[in-house]
Parts: sequence; structure tokens; C-alpha cells
Amino acid sequence: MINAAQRPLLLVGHGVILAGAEAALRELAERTGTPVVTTLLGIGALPQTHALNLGMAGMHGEVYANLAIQEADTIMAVGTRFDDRLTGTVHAFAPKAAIIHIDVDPAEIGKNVPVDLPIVGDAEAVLRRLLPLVQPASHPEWLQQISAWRATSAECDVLNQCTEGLMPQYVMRCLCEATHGQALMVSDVGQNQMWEAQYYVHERPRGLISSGGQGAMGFALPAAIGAQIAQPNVPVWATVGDGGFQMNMQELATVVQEGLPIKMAILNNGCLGMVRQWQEMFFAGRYSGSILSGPDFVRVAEAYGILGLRVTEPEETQSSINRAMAHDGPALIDFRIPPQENVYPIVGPGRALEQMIRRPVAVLEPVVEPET
Ligand SMILES: Cc1cc2nc3c(=O)[nH]c(=O)nc-3n(C[C@H](O)[C@H](O)[C@H](O)COP(=O)(O)OP(=O)(O)OC[C@H]3O[C@@H](n4cnc5c(N)ncnc54)[C@H](O)[C@@H]3O)c2cc1C
Ligand SMILES: Cc1ncc(C[n+]2csc(CCOP(=O)(O)OP(=O)(O)O)c2C)c(N)n1
Ligand SMILES: [Mg+2]
Repeated sequence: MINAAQRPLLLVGHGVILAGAEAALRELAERTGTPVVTTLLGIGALPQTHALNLGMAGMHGEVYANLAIQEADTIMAVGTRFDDRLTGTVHAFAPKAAIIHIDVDPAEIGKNVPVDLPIVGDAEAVLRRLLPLVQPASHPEWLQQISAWRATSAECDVLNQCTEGLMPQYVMRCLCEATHGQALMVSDVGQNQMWEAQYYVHERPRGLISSGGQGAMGFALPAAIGAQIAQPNVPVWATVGDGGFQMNMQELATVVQEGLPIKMAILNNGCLGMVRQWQEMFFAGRYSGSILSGPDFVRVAEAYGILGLRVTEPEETQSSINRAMAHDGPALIDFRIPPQENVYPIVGPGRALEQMIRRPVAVLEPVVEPET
């Protein structure tokens, strides 16, 4: 099936990283000229700047990554369980593709999505046995088609637009630049989690820890504590919303007590942003329980003896990140972002992957010359 494919696609999940199969995956992708999309938890299985990596697919994935799924004729899914955030409505998922599913757990085969060829086994072991069987190939037309989609749906269009205020996407990109895509990022849940996935360019495996489908707000700070203890010499950043941070901020005491140099970035929008966004887009703007009050996070940090910084202007972002990184110990930055900012693109509930809602482009009023 792989050798016969005209529009092949690798759909890469967490199982590839758990199996340590990153090198085998890369060999397979390069030998067969196959583009790669990942799940949220598959991020980092292939460096995000690799030419064949299209990035994350799914509800908040790249438009062109989702179009690649919908137009592929052969999908090799490796170590993913086809979560509903990945598939959109399952009935319309990958309508043109024959699906090969490599997974260690037989219970996952055909659970959410019908599969044409199941291979049950550890991803590393299976890929290694597969590699000698696949013929070298290239698919220039297919890659050109994807490049054309990419040109019109670039992930950073918000960064290229004239935006006002401190944008969360910009904050994430600055964090990425300051850490060269090599930090151990631990994300919480909600809009902040999606902006992390979209705008931090992960260049190494296991560079992102996220609670995945469980979606447990409050996860990031305690998980970052565990990560920093396990990897004392690696820079660890917890990226978290103002809601999720308040669910476990008592753990700042543990951070101090254990002497951990964790850096924390709170994307503070004054609301339970992901819920507010759904109420705006899918519930006619009926905001219920989603506007949130909170403490002064800088003073909370200081109360624990932690360096606390506040950023309200884009120009302060880089210097504050650098200051936090240069600080010998834990540091917290309270980024004040606009409450109305939404995560785009988004596949609405019950929708197919190609029905993505894109960020509305700001239309500038034409300049009317005054009559003289
Ligand atoms: C607000 C929100 C939005 C989200 N949006 C998205 C989105 O847009 N896109 C997205 O992808 N996700 C999104 N997610 C995450 C989503 O819910 C799932 O957590 C994610 O898609 C699961 O990825 P996975 O299947 O790769 O990993 P897992 O759920 O960890 O599944 C791993 C799979 O690999 C298999 N496996 C394990 N070990 C091995 C091995 N050694 N060899 C082979 N197979 C193995 C397992 O059996 C399992 O099938 C979102 C979550 C939230 C909370
Ligand atoms: C413990 C828990 N409660 C509720 C939810 C449902 N939920 C998902 S995202 C979200 C909002 C998160 O708000 P915040 O932490 O401020 O992040 P933002 O979306 O604003 O970035 C909520 C309430 C959840 N995932 N976990
Ligand atoms: Mg919030």
C-alpha cells in the first residue's frame, strides 16, 4: 500500500515518542517522501522545522495539515488513538484514504475510525521491519499541492497582521526564540495550551508535556515540578492560563521548598478563555461563568519569594523573558493579553476537518481623501 500511494501521509502520535521511534519515523518519511502531520501529543516526534513536517492537525491544527488528511489517498497512522479533537466528525475523516494503523494496543484498532490495515506492535519494532520493504519515492505534485495550501493558510498570519496589544501568539513565539525551541514546555489546558502548540516551534522530542485528552486544568505547575526534578539542567517553562494557574498555585510553595528554577508564563486574559470562546462562537455570546477574577499574580509570586514580572506591552516581552531566564531561581511572568482573543483555526463541534473557521482578517477602512 505504501509503495503504491500517490498522496501518502504519515499521521504521527504520542506512541512514536513513547516507543523512541523518532529516528525510524524520520527515515520512513524521508525515504518515501511522505509528509507528516502530528497529534498534539505527537509534537516533537519530528523537528517542527523539518521540510516534511506540516505540524499539528485536528480541531486547532493547521488548515493545510487538515486538508492533507482529507485529500490523502494513504494514511500511515502510527501510535495515535484518533481522538475526537484530531478527527473532527469521524464520519467525514480522511474520506479518500486507505488507513494503515500501527499501534501497540489492539483495543485501539478500529475503535474510532475504520482501518484498512492494522499492524499491532511497538512503533519502533514495526517501523524498523517496514523500512527495508518500502521503495524510495518522491511525490512532487502532492507536496506542491500542500505548499500551495500552506501559502494561503500560513500558521502565523496573526503575527503578520497589524494587531494591537500584547498577543498571546507573539508571546509564545518570543518564548520559542529565547529558548531556541529546545526548552521543556509544560502546558496547561485551554486557549493557552493551543497557542503553545501552534506557536512554540518544538525542535526536539519530549519537549512538550501536556495532559492531552484528559484536559486537566491545573496540570502545568505540578507537572513542571516533576519535569524539573527529573531534568534539573534543562530549562522548564510552565505555560498556563489564569484559570488553570489558580487551580494549583499553592504548589509555588513546593517550587520554593525544592529550590526549582522553573519559569512560569501566565497568559492572563481574565477569563476561562476556551469556554468564553465557545460561548461566543457556538452559544450566541451567552457568557455564563466564564469571566474570571483573579489575584495580582506578581504579588502572589512575591509572597512566595519568587521573582514576579508583569508584561502589558509587546515591547516588554523579550526583555522580561530574558530577565526571567537569567534569574537564578523560579520566576513568574504575568502576560496581560486581550480577553477577546480567540484560537484559530477551529473546527466547530460535529464538523469535518476541512470546515475550519479561519481567523477573520481585519479589513482596513479605505482612506477617503477629503475634498478640497
Ligand atoms: C482544548 C483541547 C484542544 C485539543 N486540540 C487538539 C488538536 O487540535 N489536535 C490534536 O491532535 N489534539 C488535540 N487535543 C488533544 C487530544 O485530546 C488528544 O490528547 C490527542 O489528540 C491524543 O494524541 P495521541 O493519540 O497521539 O496520544 P495518546 O492519547 O497518548 O495515544 C497514544 C497512542 O499510541 C499508542 N501507543 C503507546 N505506546 C506505543 C508504542 N510503544 N508503539 C505503538 N503505539 C503505542 C497507544 O496505544 C495510543 O493508541 C486537544 C486537547 C484539548 C484539551
Ligand atoms: C479541572 C478542569 N475544569 C474545567 C475544565 C474545562 N475547561 C477547559 S478549558 C477551560 C478554560 C481554561 O481557562 P484558563 O486556564 O484561564 O485558560 P485560557 O483558556 O483562558 O487560556 C475550562 C474551564 C477543565 N478542562 N479542567
Ligand atoms: Mg484565561
